[in-house]
Amino acid sequence: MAVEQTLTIIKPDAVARGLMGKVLETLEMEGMKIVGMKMVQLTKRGAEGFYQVHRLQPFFDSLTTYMSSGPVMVAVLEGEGIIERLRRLMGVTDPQKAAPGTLRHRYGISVQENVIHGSDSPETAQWEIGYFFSQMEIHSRPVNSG
Ligand code: IDP
Ligand code: MG
Repeated sequence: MAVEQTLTIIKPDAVARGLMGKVLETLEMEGMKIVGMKMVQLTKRGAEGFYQVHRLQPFFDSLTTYMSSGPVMVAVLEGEGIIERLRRLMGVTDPQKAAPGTLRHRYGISVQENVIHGSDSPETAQWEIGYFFSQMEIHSRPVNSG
């Protein structure tokens, strides 16, 4: 399987509740390599840009207000099949439906305040990484180094 990168965001509800350490520990315990990370607060506009794919959804205004309501931790993860592995570790969008052991099941509050974001495809991942990170901020291993 190919080495991929994905974007994750520890969302405002999780940062506010002091869960950054627990989430990051879980990712690292699963062998997910963090190759870039920073704490930022999105503006409303910035959140709207990031979630533009959802602009026609009824929850768009609420989602972007929430995502700009406080700081988030954004990180780039790298590894074989990392996009799918992260999505599995997160659990489905609604914490009440997420499987036991997933981050959203463990820590999620609601469909909206669901702890963590993860890119859903290689194309989305590249776009989302570029939304937050410059090349200088990504400490990737060289391509094809085995
Ligand atoms: P995902 O994060 O599991 O990929 P998406 O469908 O891409 O879920 O939605 C993006 C984010 O929008 C979700 O993580 C959640 O925070 C929020 N969201 C999705 N569906 C709803 C909803 O029905 N009500 C409120 N917020 C929602
Ligand atoms: Mg999504």
